[in-house]
Amino acid sequence: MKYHQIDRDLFIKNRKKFTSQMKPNGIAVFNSNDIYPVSADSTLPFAQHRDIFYLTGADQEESILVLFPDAPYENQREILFLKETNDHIAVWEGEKLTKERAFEVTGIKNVIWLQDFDKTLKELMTYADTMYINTNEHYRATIETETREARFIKKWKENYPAHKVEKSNPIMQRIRSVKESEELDLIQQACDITEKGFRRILNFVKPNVMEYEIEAEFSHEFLRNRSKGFAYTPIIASGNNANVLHYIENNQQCNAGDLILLDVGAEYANYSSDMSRTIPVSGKYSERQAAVYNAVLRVKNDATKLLVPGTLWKEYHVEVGKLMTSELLGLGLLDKADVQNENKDWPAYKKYFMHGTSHHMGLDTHDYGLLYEPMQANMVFTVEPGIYIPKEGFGIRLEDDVVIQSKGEPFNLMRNIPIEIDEIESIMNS
Ligand SMILES: [Mn+2]
Repeated sequence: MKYHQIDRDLFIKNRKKFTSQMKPNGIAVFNSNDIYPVSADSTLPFAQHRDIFYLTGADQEESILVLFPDAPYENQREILFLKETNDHIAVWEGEKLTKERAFEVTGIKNVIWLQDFDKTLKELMTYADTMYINTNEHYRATIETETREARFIKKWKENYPAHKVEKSNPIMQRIRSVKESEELDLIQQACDITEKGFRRILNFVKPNVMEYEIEAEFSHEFLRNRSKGFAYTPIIASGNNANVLHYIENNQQCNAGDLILLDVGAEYANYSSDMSRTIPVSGKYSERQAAVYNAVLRVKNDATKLLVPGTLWKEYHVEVGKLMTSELLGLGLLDKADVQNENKDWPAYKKYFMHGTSHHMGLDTHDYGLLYEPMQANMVFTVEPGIYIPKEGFGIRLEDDVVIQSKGEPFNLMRNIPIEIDEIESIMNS
């Protein structure tokens, strides 16, 4: 791992939060992700499933966590199964977690090699009444491959048809959405690495630079700061490319006078950051670009103030829609008739701002969170309004990551990343 070891107290607390919401005599199992094949013997880099990472800190393939708080014997209440390692295996496959090291990282005392998993589970199942299966219920997920978790669930349910079944996912969604202070520190570190990347490219961008050269500068800065790289596929979209919302080609030249929309964030220790900035290729915004930019910035700042405990995600989006509508009227992009005649299901402002304003952020960039429950302190949200105007050849999005506070305005994890026009222009021209 490139990141500094995380205090295992975090994972101990996280497991407690999960088990305290389990029904009596329930047993929960969490699997790692597969290592995904490409072809021949090549694979994609390993990315740990965020749930087992959240509960253990074990950042290794084929690890399995079993939680059984009512198990009759104390050493059965939490067990971590790991792929066997020893000095010989270490030479061939590189360093893997030993039992001692696994305890240091996770705080789990009972670590068992994977080959004893089936046998151990069989015994535990004779004591348990309810199995907690970990399905993926994320509101944006579309999964076409069968994950390691899904394969396990199939086999588990088939082998133990007399057990009741409960879902782990709603518990995980709820507990993962409210962050511990250790997690906020890790997300702050990811944001700080993103800031370094952004400051680097402010000094790098000039007319005729290629979008992928900007991507490379970010990548360079991320990797030298202990990040594995981008938290999600970066968008480096100059000119009209900004109006393709999921533009990830990043292969065009940046022309003088155009804007570049950057939606880029570093990961750190599997935690995301998610930033958007829009900067001028030539180091100066035109009058029109600046007017639209400041409208987006005002919406961002006013929307942020609405992120307080008790706010409902759906109602928040209605309020942000009103803020945006008034800015679009001010810019002359909408007129009064457009608003009076608007379709309530697709309001007029959506012509220029067609995506959501905020999502939970954390271990996943679009993180867990039950959107129908009111917002709470220590939830982390993005705030990312945009105005996209294909006929004027540019689109602007500005995005910060903020933490909801128990009182007052949210805390901005990206407070040090330049966003005011004056600051961006002065750095670009220094
Ligand atoms: Mn985002």
